[in-house]
Amino acid sequence: MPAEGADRATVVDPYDHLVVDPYDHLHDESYADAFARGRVGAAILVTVAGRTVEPLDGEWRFAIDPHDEGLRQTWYADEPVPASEWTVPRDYDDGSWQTAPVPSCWNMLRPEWRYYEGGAWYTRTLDHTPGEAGERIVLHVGAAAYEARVFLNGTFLGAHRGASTPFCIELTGHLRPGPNRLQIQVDNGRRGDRVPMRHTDWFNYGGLYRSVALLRLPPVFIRDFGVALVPGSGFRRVAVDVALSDPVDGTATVAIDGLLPPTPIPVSGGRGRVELDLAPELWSPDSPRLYGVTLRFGTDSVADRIGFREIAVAGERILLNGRDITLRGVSVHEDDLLHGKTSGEADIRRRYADAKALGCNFLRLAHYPHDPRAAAIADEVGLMLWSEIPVYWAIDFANPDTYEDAANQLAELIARDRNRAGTILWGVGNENADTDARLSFMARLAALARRLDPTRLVTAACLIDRERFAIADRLAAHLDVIGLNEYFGWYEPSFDGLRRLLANSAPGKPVVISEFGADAVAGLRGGERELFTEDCQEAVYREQLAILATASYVRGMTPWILYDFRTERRQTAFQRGWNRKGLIAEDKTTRKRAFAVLAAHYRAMADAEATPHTEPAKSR
Ligand code: GCB
Repeated sequence: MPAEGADRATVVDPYDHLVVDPYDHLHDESYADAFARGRVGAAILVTVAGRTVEPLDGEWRFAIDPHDEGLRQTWYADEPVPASEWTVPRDYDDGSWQTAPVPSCWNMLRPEWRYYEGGAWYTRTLDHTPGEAGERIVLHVGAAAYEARVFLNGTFLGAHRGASTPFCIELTGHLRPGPNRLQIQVDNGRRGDRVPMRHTDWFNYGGLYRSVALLRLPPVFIRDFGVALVPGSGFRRVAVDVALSDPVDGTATVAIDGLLPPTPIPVSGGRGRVELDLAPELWSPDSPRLYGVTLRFGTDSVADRIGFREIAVAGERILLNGRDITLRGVSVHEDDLLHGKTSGEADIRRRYADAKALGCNFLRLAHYPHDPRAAAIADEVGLMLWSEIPVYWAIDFANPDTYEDAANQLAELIARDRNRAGTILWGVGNENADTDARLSFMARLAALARRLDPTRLVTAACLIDRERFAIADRLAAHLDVIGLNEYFGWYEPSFDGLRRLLANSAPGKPVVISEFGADAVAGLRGGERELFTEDCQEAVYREQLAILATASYVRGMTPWILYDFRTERRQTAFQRGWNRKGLIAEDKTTRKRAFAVLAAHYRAMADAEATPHTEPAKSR
């Protein structure tokens, strides 16, 4: 223990006014309690659309902290002092740390960090020049996997849960002129009560793996806005809503290039909504028309490129702009040989070029919200998306705190991407056993998605009901589109079950086969039932595609998966830490034989749809 009067600061917790002594927590486990308060979420997320941001990307000082010493010993409170001036020993000296680039996954930086799971500290100096009176400054973190705690000049400002959605923390009033010390503690520990829980089939990347930036904003600013066709209006009405940072009254304006001159939106209590008679050219994959949209309030303005489209279901059909569509898709993870979960624009464009080479008009972004550029570029190149939150496998469905985490991630995803025309489906979960607790949890999520966003459909990747051998998940009643994962031909060698299942089912709603597939090591050849060969994967695709084409309610599919991806739980000689179900190997270049099979099938489907008076390929 330090001597009386040692040079350690005593820290006042801003939320509790509790006095924390740095050595209090060496011998107890309550050290993290104070940081569970002050959690931020969707309610204070600020749109970055069209804003000039001050990037905080680049090298940050970095240290892993597996024992949470930084929280226990209040490292954040220690002013950096040269070692020559210490009067007591320290365990913390960020000036001497290694550095890590933001954005990145720490796992990809050094071999000794490859499998690291736990806490880590990012520290950097923020030089602040005060702007105009009343200016507000907001920190925007693109993503921190999984949990983050933010400190400025030794003060805890807030925490966030959820690995793949953005969050904001206001720094106004805490910044001082000149250098400031910004610290973000990030923890990628897997926990049973979180979303996802401990067990997933993807690699547990950690870190500040999407951009971090500062927003300089006026005293009252635009926090959120939405511009979309009113469902059921015959494509002739556009709704514009705006939410401000504060509950003030006034007038915002909206302008749409080539469609609408600046038009007032009355704002009361910080919120405004107008419906306008407008008939924009519609967005579709064949014609991905986007309009420049600008909203202003006072001196603040935001801008975006937005497409207008209507997505709906009618019985077992899916309608885009009132016309039948079938979703020719593929699933994809965010994963890269060199960069892990950090996606650059070039990587996203390559993903989409490969999907288009397959003949896709649709992708399932599995199993968590992807980089926001994924949705923006899909709008631009004409691809429809299924975007989902990681309510994956057996999460703690009976735990209200787990629900709060899932609901917040869903709300953050919707706030972030609700102006993206290509995003047509919100996925509220993947392969969750049909228990009462799960039904209540996910039905609430589906209702939340609809309440927050009436312009999209709600789905989930369901399991087969093995007792009735049918599509009979009770959650289906709460979904617009039923996703179904099935692995006939792979985990279950025979395809008879698939035929039986399809014949037994009368879902009354459109079904998208959200996963099927088989592992194949690129270049490995063999017989059709020789597992892990390209020939076996190819045979699985041929049989699956032939059988699925017989079910008229199957209105789309997203086979598993575009690229091989890392996952620690796969350790055979064929896998060595990789899921090998990619149609393309992890180099993102080497196409396996099944790629051509799916491409030919999608080409036939597209041709059949384009030819009038013929049945779609899938129902022939
Ligand atoms: C699934 C999961 C997916 C896995 C896949 C597999 O059903 O939804 O996350 O990676 O199967 O390869 O087994």
